[in-house]
Amino acid sequence: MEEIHQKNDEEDELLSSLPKVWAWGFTYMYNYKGFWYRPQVTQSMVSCQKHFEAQNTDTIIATFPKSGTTWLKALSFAILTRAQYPSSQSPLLSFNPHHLVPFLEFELYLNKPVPDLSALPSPRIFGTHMAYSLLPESIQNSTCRVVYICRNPLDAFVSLWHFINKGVGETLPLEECFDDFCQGIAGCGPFFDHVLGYWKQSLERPYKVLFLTYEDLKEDTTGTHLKRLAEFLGCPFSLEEERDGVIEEISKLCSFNMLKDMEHNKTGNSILDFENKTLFRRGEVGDWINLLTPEMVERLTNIMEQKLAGSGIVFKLGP
Ligand code: PAP
Repeated sequence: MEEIHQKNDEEDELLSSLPKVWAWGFTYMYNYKGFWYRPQVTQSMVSCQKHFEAQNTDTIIATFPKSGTTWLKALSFAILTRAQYPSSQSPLLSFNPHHLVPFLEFELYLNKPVPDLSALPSPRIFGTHMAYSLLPESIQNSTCRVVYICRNPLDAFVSLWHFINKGVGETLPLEECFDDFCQGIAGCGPFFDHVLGYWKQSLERPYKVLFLTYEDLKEDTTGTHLKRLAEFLGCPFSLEEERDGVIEEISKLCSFNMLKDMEHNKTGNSILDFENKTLFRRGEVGDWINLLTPEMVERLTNIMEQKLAGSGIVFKLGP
């Protein structure tokens, strides 16, 4: 099955200049400056790089797909807007996190080279799956903050495979998709280059990039990582807020079960044509055990050890 995508001349020219591969059994992916993208996103990324003007007060939520984007968008939104909206009146109770924190390349710049961003509420919070090296210069050079979350590659792959199956409405060939992922071919991949790009920046410029993992957030029963996030975002929790249980309230409001069961997250679409409900599947660490064979696990963990050797990143693979 091939995707039908209407292209304009500029996009045609861009795509025809890029290496492409048939990937995951259903689409062409194009290699733009070292990273793989589906056709419609390649052009919107270029428009975003050209035209997006970051403000110093912006927050950018950056992720590799299926690594905790929806969760981190919800948490960052709740933390940054808590003075306006206590948890009981949060817009998260009525809107999907992707609606409140729009994607740059998957929404705002998709088919719209210069969108009007003037009506966006302040503080502006955006999402992106772009690699660090591909972020618009104004994001890299302003004092806006970037929060990155990633997830162990086994769970990231499994979550992505299930998600894309839902999107295309068929079961994609697991071995072929896995083989592509291991070779770095996945939307916004290579996975390890994506992770290492942000990791490096978080070490060099810790005030600019905060690096979180899905597994650490899952274990965060004491709110340590939420406090880190709030401090990084420039709005630390006060002692009074801690005493009043504000951290626990935000954590609960954004939890998997809470978001999954909200009516608006069971219906409607937020990103491209994906249904909101497909954003909430299992929400666990170690679900790869239910899909991958021991040989697949060995192959990907070997690649992981090789790629991350010496970096200091250690992913937790199980609960
Ligand atoms: P996206 O890149 O398409 O935005 P993203 O939100 O990053 O997706 O990832 C979805 C994964 O996060 C799903 O994982 P699973 O397939 O292994 O289940 C989804 O269930 C999980 N998820 C969504 N919301 C939460 C949450 N509040 N807490 C924990 N996990 C969550």
